[in-house]
Amino acid sequence: MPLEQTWRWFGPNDPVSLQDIRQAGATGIVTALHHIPNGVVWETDEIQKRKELIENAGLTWSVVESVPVHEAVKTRTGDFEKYIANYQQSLINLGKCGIDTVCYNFMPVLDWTRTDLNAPMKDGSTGLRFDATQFAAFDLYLLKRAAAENDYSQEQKDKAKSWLDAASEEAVNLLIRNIIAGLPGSEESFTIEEFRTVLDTYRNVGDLELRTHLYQFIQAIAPVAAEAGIRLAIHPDDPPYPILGLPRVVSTENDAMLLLDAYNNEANGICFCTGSYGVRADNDLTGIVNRLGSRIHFIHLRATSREADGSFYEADHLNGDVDMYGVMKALIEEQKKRVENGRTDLRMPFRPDHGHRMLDDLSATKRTNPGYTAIGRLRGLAELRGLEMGIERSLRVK
Ligand code: DNO
Repeated sequence: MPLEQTWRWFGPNDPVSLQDIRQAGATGIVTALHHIPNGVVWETDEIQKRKELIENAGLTWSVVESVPVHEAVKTRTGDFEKYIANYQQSLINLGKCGIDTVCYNFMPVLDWTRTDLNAPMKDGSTGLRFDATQFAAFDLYLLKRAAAENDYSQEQKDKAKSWLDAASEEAVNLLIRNIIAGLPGSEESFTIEEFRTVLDTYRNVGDLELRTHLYQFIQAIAPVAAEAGIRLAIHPDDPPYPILGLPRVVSTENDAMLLLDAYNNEANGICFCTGSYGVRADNDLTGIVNRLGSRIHFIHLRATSREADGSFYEADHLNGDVDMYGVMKALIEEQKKRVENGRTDLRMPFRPDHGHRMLDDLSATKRTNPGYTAIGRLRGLAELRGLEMGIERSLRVK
């Protein structure tokens, strides 16, 4: 049984249509009800409506990415109990509609973070980049976070200052926007003043507190998910380390293991994102699949290229620091194991995560979502599908 080829679709306003996705050869859709505010229950009629839209196009709703977790749950303040109850209800409703895989993340305040959404690649396409110097410039001199001083070396501070001194007003505004205005899929967007206020809500939430809150959250929702026939998949932190003085607790294999152990049930699983975990050289990606494979419910395949100063950019799917061959082989083996072990939840959905802006997606008049272009992902999916087929066939020959 092959892995399931899926594609993220942001709903009816996505410039990439369901028909386009069919032509890309994906069969499963990854989407969310982005119009429902964070923390509000997803009602069955809304879920059903979206499901029909997808099915009428000849596709299936494979994964929900994501049911977002309200900030109050992460800080365990205010109405957090109500938000947990709402989350449980959304899972029950999704289960009733036959949806069985739900992705979420537990990153404080910001979802995924980049500094540059149009970084030039050698071949003339553009891609997403996280530049450590620009990020430090934002933190130290634009956001002016009080404790930021302690988080950077003198050399980093000097480099950040030089970048800022040379940057145009336009470049500075763009940097701020890229970091806090919300990338596709992040459900929140801030001005710099709002951002300072939200950061302050974490003043008493460090690494230990955030971990505890995550484990309490999973202990509350995973039993409900299990009962509703849903497999949960936590997306790792992107980038996979603390930023802006905020803790990050799903960045390494050990973090993932601690979470899986906090509620030891199939329903409590992970989203294996090679692009996020892969930013850390100390994450052994193939090893993670070998060791945690049975709890991987959703897969994002993409490669990042690391640079010496902590910067990274999104490379072609098969070309970055990720050993995509090794990862794919391990995933195929896990898929086979599931069949051999007689598991009923056989489906292993993967999506080509992000893609470059290339060909006519580069046109200034064409609307594209950063990272979520049609053509770049089409290339990624085609390469990954070929890789899978090649490995699968060669395993059969032996
Ligand atoms: C970025 C995505 C993230 C991810 C969420 C999952 O491209 O991988 O937006 O969907 O963090 O909850």
